[in-house]
Amino acid sequence: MSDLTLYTHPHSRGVSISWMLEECQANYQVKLLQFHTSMKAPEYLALNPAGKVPTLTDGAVVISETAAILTYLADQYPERQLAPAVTSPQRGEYYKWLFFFCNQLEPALTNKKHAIIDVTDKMHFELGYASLDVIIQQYSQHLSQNRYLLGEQFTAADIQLTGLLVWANTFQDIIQLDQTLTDYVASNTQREAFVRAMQLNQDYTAKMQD
Ligand SMILES: N[C@@H](CCC(=O)N[C@@H](CS)C(=O)NCC(=O)O)C(=O)O
Repeated sequence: MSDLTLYTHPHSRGVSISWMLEECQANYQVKLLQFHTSMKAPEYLALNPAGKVPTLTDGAVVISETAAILTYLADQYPERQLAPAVTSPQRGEYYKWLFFFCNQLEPALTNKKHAIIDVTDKMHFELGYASLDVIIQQYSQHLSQNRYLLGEQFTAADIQLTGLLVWANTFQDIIQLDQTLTDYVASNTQREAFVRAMQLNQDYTAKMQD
């Protein structure tokens, strides 16, 4: 029996975890944290020394990192089929997309949004990620032939990708979604669990303004 608590903020990567928890039909509590204050308080830093959200606790187990939490929940609720079976060959592709997101898409996107460095071709050789255009093209090309990242199976990897695309799409100067990615996002955000998570997020935002 799980004892889940999500530490989050309504304007954070925690939104993808709310969506995942709703997909899992999990019972969980939510602790809302404010940026700069409760997120940096000693009680929370004891759980997540970076003072960042989301964090999920399952009893005494503490899990930070959005990708780790998504993966953990998919495995805790196998009946929801949000990950391929551990021994199936599709598991390899599933890991590929989860890690591709963390090691390529996120750093390339963050770099572009904050203009951290003007990445030259020579730098890409060592940085470990390709240019954002190349990365986005890889997703688009794959999704033009597959309904989801894992073909016909919707998984935690789709929640991870869709969550970021929804957010990034609000900044037109960083990323422009082509028709394939626009349709992919539109279809995934029609899922009941996503709609419920958005409703919850509105409630959280209202609560934090009280
Ligand atoms: N790598 C972490 C990143 C977490 C992160 O940066 N969260 C942001 C919100 S999306 C945050 O808590 N920022 C507040 C701060 O750093 O003070 C993850 O994937 O969960």
